[in-house]
Amino acid sequence: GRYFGAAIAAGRLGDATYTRILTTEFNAVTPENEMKWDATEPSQGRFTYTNGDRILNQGLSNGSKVRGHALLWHAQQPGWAQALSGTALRNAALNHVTQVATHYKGKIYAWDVVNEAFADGGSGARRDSNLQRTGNDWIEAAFRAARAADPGAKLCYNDYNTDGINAKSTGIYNMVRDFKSRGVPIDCVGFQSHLGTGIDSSYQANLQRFADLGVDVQITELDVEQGGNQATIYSTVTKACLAVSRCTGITVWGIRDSDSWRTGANPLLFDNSGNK
Ligand code: G2I
Repeated sequence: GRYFGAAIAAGRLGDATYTRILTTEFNAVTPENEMKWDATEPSQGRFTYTNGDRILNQGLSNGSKVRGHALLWHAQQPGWAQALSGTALRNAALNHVTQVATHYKGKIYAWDVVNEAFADGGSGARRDSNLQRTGNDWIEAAFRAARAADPGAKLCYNDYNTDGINAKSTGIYNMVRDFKSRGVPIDCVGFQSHLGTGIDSSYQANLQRFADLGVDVQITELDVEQGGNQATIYSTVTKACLAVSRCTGITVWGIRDSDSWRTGANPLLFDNSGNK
């Protein structure tokens, strides 16, 4: 069956309402921040897994899947990495992938190996970033390093504003098709689905076209702005995943509205008191 997950924060695990909802309603977890580069390698070569391990152990002890998020991203890089470029950055980034994926080897259901590497708007091109400037092959190098470190984890590319057939999602589609044709190890594509008051009519067709390339698809960071058919949009997303056989699960980006990064949007499934 499909999993239903929540992004969680280590700092909230002492909140009894929060953990009650988590353990009764969900069977997958994603660390909201604790496995990111700034959190896991705050100085170069010195790895800290305390908070990431808290999320992992919360998930595993509850029999849940754990989605790892995220090995490489242009945001939330430690300062030392932001200051690097060229070969030094390339080597540091691949070492980061290898070290973190090795630490969690055998425990992670799916890794977001690369997060948000494509540009918004109509170009369908890569986003400019320090990582992109190391060479266009940085993404496939990251996937190969992740596969070598943890052959059992599904390896995902994850992005936002890809929740329909558009220039950005088509750019990613073309990358995935190329990776599959050349044997670059990629198993899944994550659709964040940070949604506003509408949903693209091609939402399901977009999931299906990726699935038809031979990868799993996952809804990875779902939240929906209140005030415009919120319940209908949640329903549409859920039905789309259920209708695509390779859609393996849905994750919401937080539990209560008060846990959300979208302050004031009330975008989650539980209110501030923990009521559905
Ligand atoms: O921005 C929403 C999400 C978009 N996709 C990738 C996700 O990784 C991203 O998550 C958010 C977290 O929900 C926020 O919690 O990523 C933000 C950073 O880009 C996170 O915010 C950061 C704050 O910016 C920091 O000031 C804070 O120290 O959270 C940190 C930990 O609370």
